[in-house]
Amino acid sequence: MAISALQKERANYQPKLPKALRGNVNIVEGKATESVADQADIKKLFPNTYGLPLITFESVSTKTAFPALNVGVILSGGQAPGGHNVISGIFDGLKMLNPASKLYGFLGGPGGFVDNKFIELTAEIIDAYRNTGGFDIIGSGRTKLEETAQFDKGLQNCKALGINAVVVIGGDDSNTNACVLAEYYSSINAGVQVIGCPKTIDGDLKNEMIETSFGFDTACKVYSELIGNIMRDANSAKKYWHFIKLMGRSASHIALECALQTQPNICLISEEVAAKKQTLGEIVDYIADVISKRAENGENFGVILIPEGLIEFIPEMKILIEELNELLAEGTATAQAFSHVKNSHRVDWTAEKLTSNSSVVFRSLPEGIATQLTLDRDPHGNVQVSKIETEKLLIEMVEAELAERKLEKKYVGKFAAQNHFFGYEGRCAAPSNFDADYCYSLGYNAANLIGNGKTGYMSSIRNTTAPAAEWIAGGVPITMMMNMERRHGHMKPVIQKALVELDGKPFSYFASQRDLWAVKTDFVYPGPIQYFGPTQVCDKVSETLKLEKA
Ligand code: FBP
Repeated sequence: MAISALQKERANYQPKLPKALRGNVNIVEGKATESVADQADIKKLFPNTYGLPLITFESVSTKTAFPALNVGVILSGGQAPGGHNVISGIFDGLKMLNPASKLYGFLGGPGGFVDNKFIELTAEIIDAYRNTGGFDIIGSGRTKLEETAQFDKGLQNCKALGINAVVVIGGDDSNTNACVLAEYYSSINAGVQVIGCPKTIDGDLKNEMIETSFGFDTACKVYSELIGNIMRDANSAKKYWHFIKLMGRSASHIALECALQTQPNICLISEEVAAKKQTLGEIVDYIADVISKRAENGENFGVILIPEGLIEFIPEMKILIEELNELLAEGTATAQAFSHVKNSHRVDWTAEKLTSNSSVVFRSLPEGIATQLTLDRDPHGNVQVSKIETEKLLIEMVEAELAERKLEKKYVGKFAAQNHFFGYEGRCAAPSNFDADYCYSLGYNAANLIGNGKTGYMSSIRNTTAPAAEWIAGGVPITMMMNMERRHGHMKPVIQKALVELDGKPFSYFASQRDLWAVKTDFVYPGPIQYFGPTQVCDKVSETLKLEKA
């Protein structure tokens, strides 16, 4: 297989491990834990895995003998840079505990676990994937692991392979399900442990014990490089406004981090839009105000960052989308009827079925966007926000607003826009040093949790703004991160999703600077991720982490 010169060099990179995980590792059990909220409900639902102690590891001189372990690993959900390093960390950690240990990879995500599709991950396979991006070593999938029948089938497969533990590498939902699986296997004494690892570029799986989800660092660095390049082009050509949508299903962490790295003229933050109950019209006015102001200074160019999830945080759009989700839910009579409506009549047909307010909002949208809102739902029945071209919607609406202002002589500039969507460009990039080290440590740590017989834990690496040697390695009971939330009409125990905190340091810093960035051209050009060179460049942590931990 042909590989690039960088890949060749990168294959030799030895990820940095915290001191605590080097050599012989001893487990230290801390205090018993409580869930973040709804303690009585969570305790009742997780009698075997609730209240477990926090765990930290320390390096010791005495060697403990571990039996050979057979472990299965599953990649769940969207790709995130560093997944291959989590797997190589698990592999090396297991071999360190006992060289006869084996690692199996379930293919294509949780579905492979249920359908018994797997490969044994040998040293040769692992070596070819060290420090590379992507999830292609075993593939990922979005099958939800939540039915007892799936758990039982998975258990049969584990038994056949002599698997003692499963590592689920996923986001908040996948780790919630990993916890349910751990509880179930404990309750029936299945003899299979379950450990989670925090993955998602979206950055919304984080809390006191999980400082960041892996992949966020690399993805944001890639997007920031691209944004910086566009900024330099905008500042050179001085003729375009660039509307850039950034991935992130729900939370705006990616947009905020990229704004902190690049200093755009505008960055919308969905959580703020929701908190201030801003309408689409108000957002358009805000953008048009900044564009008009810059035009007065003769600057008819700029860069605007738009979080992917924005549309669902605008109150009137949220209600509209909820009504559409219900109307077009798979298997309903209305969805069936909709499928027979001619394309050209779909917008009218749908508008008639909505409440009067939503109907007005729906009809006010450009036809292309209204149509996108009626397209295929995801496996949970929700509209797929990454497919809604919010950046184009805003361009169209801002253009119309500026035209009106021009007639009223309130706008003196020339408006030409370009749209972009950055998402898939960053999800499989070669992990930054931070993600390469963090992921390898998460995996190595997971192997130690397994070696020590733990289940229902998420691998946790903390103190991540310090050099890797000083990182704190351990485990956090997944039940500790849970609360009860209404999902699809039922109260369910779930890991709390971390949205951007409007009183948090990253947002506060951004809010203190944005008016300056709006009118001045104060762009920052981060350049490409550096893998070799001075540590202050190569091991730089995200601005979000830096501000949160300051
Ligand atoms: P995860 O939550 O599974 O990590 O995926 C996140 C994400 O990259 C979102 O940012 C985006 O909305 C979504 O996946 C896109 O999904 P798909 O890969 O199915 O197109």
